Amino acid sequence: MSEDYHQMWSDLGLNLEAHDALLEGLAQAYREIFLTQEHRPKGMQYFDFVMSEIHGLRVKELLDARENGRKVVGSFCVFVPEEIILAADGISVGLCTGAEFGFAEAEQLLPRNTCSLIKSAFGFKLSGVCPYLEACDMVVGENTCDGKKKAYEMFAPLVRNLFVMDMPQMKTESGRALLKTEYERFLDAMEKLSGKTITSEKLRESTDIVNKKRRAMHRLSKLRAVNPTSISGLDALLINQVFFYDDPARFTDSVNKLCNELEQRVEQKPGVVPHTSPRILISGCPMAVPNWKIPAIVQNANAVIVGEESCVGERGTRNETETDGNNLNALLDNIVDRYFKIYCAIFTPNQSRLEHIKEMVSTYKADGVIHYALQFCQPYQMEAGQIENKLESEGIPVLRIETDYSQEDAGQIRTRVEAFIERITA
Ligand code: BJ8
Repeated sequence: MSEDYHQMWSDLGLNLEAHDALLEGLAQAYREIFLTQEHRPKGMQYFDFVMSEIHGLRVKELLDARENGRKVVGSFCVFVPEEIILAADGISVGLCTGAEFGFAEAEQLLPRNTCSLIKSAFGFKLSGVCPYLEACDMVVGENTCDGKKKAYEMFAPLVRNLFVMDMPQMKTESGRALLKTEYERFLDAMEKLSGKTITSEKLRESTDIVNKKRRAMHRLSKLRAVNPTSISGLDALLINQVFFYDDPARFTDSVNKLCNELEQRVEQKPGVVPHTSPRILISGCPMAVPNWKIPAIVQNANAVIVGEESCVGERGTRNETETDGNNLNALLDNIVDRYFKIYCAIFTPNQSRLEHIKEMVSTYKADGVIHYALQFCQPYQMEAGQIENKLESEGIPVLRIETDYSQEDAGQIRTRVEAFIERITA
């Protein structure tokens, strides 16, 4: 890190000892998993820098922005529209929930059979190690799965200002109407929080900023479709993870610069791995920083991940928000239309997810799909069986993995992944 940020972390009320331990573990894992990769594009240096300053410079930027009157809004789900946050001059940060930290404290409040993602959110708060959470003026929860919905009841007294949005469970007209009502309520809450009026001009501008960020990700995805692939799955996942908390314009610029470099690589060949490397699509629960377990295992087995059907991936970034419409209501409708297409497993039925997985397999020329579900995540575990049956019946090999954030099952998963790769290359 470029500076000593201990005073800033102390002012935020972090537990310095626990936080130092977290950062040390994170830095070591990053060195071992990311920095040992070969043939990395130069453009990844920016993302290495972002990661090295994950709790430093970016947090300082957020605090400086707060000093200047901007509000910081944290969230746990891709259903929280960044367009609305930015239109109120707020800053959106995705709160990472990808590490097994503070689970003992979390289990004092939550049942042990809660998914790691939810436990991680509580663990970070209860052990005082997340500067992002402490820098938030508002945290947004959403009634997606039952686990999150009930957990927010216990989260409310722990954080400064929790706003919970209700969520539809079906893609019906009344489901869409509910999402619109909730986004209107969120827009009002953002205006109150910021003291600023969201005009149609501001909403159009903010939509444009978020669309540019998505467009850069679409460009990156397209490049990953080329064989041999020019970027590793781990690096692409990292970019998808940084998507949630970097400054949007700077992020967009950095991804576009990286894509310029990748385009040259695509022309010149060879890629980051040989063109014979098995190509894998990951599908399932989101992988927040620093959840790199499965991708690292896949990569060490000499396969390459070419796409993520995940909220930290294409489920979260696909589809732009339309910017036509000359009043606030029309622009808000565009936002509702875009987000209503997200096919999280909390929806029933959820056929679009299967269709998109198949589309991704074909676009990215994947040889097989690894379905990743967290233990105790009923929505994704329940869908896993249906997805496996359908894909296998169409000749697409699938490996189902259920895991958590511990490393205890890493050896067993490695064996299964290696056997799967043997199967698809036979
Ligand atoms: S839109 S996937 S980000 S809810 S892993 S907490 S589902 S029990 S994360 Fe998600 Fe929004 Fe849906 Fe995406 Fe529950 Fe499952 Fe845990 Fe999960």
